[in-house]
Amino acid sequence: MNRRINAFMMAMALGLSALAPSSAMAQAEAVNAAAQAAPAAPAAANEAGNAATAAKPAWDYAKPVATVGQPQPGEMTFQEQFTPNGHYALWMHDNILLWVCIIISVFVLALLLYVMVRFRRSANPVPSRTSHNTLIEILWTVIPVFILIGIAIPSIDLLARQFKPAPKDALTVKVTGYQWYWGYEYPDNGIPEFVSNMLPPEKALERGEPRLLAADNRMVLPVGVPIKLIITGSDVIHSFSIPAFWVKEDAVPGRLNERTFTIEKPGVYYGVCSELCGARHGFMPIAVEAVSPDKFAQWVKAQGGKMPGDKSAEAAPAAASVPAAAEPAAATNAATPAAANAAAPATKS
Ligand SMILES: [Cu+2]
Repeated sequence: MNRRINAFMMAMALGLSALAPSSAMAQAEAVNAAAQAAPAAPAAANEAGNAATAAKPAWDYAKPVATVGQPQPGEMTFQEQFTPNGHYALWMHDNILLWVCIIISVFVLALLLYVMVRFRRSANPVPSRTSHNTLIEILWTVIPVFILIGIAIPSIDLLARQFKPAPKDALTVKVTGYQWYWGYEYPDNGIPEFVSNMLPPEKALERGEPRLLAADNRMVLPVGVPIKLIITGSDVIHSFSIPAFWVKEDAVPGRLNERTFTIEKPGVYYGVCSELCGARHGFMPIAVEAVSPDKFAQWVKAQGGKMPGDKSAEAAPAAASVPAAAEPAAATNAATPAAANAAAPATKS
């Protein structure tokens, strides 16, 4: 018995030490070192991108709000939600699932304590030989069935809402996961894929952004407009995830996954790749800037794209319709991720 307890304590200690920040940091550093030993192609491409972005029309990224769209120090639960599905899912978690967990855990713990005290050997030398009790057996079958039905109804409703096909007027963005950065393409707006790399931590802090979450090029999206993300991977499985939108969808090579949501409030929202995808898995953040539809149209113009239904833009070639046509807009037509990166949108530095 003692040995078993010792083994259990050892296992606990090992588990705790794995969770300790120092060892987690050591692990992160090891990953970092491994990644630096690996070919630094994306980083090099990124630098080329930074050089090229200087010539692009200015678009000032918004400053993030520390309490919105990013994790908080000491936070225990989910981030505040900014999509209708997010509110619904968080409501379900807080008001149904959490209470089911708490009530069942407390009930089972109370039963165990009661049995341990009431039927202990000293007080109960001759054990009962009862082996059946029809009433209890019916209860412990029927009550869990009702609990499961109670969970299933809102769960299935949430699933149906999350996978409801996007309306016709939805804005489509194609998201591609690469080892180890993201590519964003706006087919409705004629914006070819551009690449989003992690900002170096010092640069992120300089800009007032959270380290390891800030990206050089953000995915800019309008608020109040249904967004349809088409998500895929180019090399291995990644996972596109933004906690404040209740969005997490695998990016699988050779497969197009779809996710629809509507953002309620302008702001900067961060996420991370959520599928172990290799050495720099922890260093491919997602940064979304949600803006008003008017500002979104400005951003689209600044990228050399056009809004759907914008006749003047359709009549003239895209590059000519941009006021700052003198800048090398042709570069944005690059098709490969690396080249697209070189033509990536301007960043505030
Ligand atoms: Cu990844």
